[in-house]
Order: sequence, then C-alpha cells, then structure tokens
Amino acid sequence: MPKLLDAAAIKQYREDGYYFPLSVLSDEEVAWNRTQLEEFEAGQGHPLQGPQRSKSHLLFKWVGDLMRHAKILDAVEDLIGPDILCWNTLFWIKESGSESFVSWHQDLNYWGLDNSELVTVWLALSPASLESGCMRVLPRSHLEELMPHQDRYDDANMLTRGQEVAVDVDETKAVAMPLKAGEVSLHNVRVAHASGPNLSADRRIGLSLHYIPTKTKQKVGGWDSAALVRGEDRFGHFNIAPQPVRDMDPDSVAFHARATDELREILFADAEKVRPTL
Ligand SMILES: O=C(O)CCC(=O)C(=O)O
Repeated sequence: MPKLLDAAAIKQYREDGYYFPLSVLSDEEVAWNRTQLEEFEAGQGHPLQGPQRSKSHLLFKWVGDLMRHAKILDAVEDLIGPDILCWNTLFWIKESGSESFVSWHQDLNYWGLDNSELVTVWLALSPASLESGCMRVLPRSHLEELMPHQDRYDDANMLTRGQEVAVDVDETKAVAMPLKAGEVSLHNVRVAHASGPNLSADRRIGLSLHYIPTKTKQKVGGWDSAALVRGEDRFGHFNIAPQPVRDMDPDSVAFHARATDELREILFADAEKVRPTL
C-alpha cells in the first residue's frame, strides 16, 4: 500500500521518469525557509556559492529538516522502498534576470552510483515557472541507453562541467515542470533534463534532494557520505552524515568540508579541467 503517491503517479514516474507537482510546504513554511536562506546570504554579503550549494544539510539545520520532511520521504518510499539515504542536497538559485541555465544532461553519468534508483526531489522555494527557468524533462529517456555527453564549461551553465548530451534533443518532446513555491517534482537519475534562464522579477530558488536506497554503492569515489533519513542501513556502503542540531555546527561543518571535497573528486573524475569555483 503506497504511503502517499497514488497508483497513477507511481505508474507515471516508472514509465515517464518523472512526476509533478506534489504540494509539500505551506506558504508560511516556504516563507520561513526562504528567510533562513536569505538572512544567511545577507549576513555573508553574497548568495550561496561553491561548496555551500552542496550537501547543504550539513551546514544548515533547516535544510536537514526539509530533507527529512515526512511527506517527501513518504513519496520517496513509494518509489524506492523504506530504507532511504539522502546522498546530496543541492541549491539551484538563478538570480532574477540571470543567464544561468542547465544544459540537457543525465545525472547518472557523473555521480558514480551503481544503480539507477536515485530519485531527485526538486523543491521550489520560489515560483519555478517557464519565465523563471523551470526544469524540463525528456519523458522516457530513463528507459534508454545513457546518451553520450561532452563537457563544455560554459560560464553560465550551472553544471559542474557544463556537461551536455552530445546528441540533438527533440525539444518538442520535452515536458516543462512548472512549480509553485512549496511544490516538488520527482525525477529519476537517468532522465535527461535541462532548464533555461530566469527572465522573471524574482530569484528562482530550487533545492534538489537526492535519495537512494541503502543498498546503493559508490563505485567512483573511495569515500562518500549520505544521511540515513528513514529505515535502517544494513549495508554500510556510505559514511553516515551527522545531523546538525544548529546551523554551522562545527563538527558538521568539518564533515561538510570533507564530504564536498570528496564529492568534487567524484564529479570531476576523468574530466579534462576542474572548475575552481565549484
Ligand atoms: O534547477 C535546475 O534547473 C536543474 C536542476 C538539476 O539539474 C537537478 O536537480 O538534477
């Protein structure tokens, strides 16, 4: 018996590789979480940057709480079972009017994971519309062979290597996934996806949460970490991340430094160049 998703939603995720929208946060919760983010940014004098965008649940307790949100975990459990790790939390912030974009890509190519079960939950903390550059997916692309990719390192590309599929994508087959603030979309780690620039008057703030079943192994990196967010880890393939009790908890910040360094090694394995700012 599914915990949250109905049979049609699960079928669509399995067959098309994505499902949206699912409402998770109230307007008050969106406002509170956005304030946490923006007060931190104001305090440091600039938006989140570099490693702060990644494994952010180790820096900010409120991100860890979002990562453990019962409704999100119920949806994820319906797709990958009850023993769940969160491998990464990653901010995707496009400032108003910025050219930042995400080229067509498939994540499994770069994340070193040994199976295709990872579910990305993409949470909108501001409206993700066509105008603000919401995500687009290529339905059923997760059922085919992974596409060849090339690294382009375009400055405006938000991806680590500016990676892009090296085949023509038929944009007429793409599906846009607009979300209201507080809603999430779900997509499979093999699905090709992309997004355009933010032409709206507000920042587009997305937080992606990457969930894997505990049986998953890291096959590229020698050391990797994940947070146990539901159930039991009977495999021990990942170093289990601490759960900070407050923002910038020193032990957790130290763990974050190691975890993001090791993650860079995985993401840039076999790359020609390493971007210094990521
Ligand atoms: O936020 C975006 O536009 C792209 C996000 C993405 O590539 C992902 O969550 O895997």
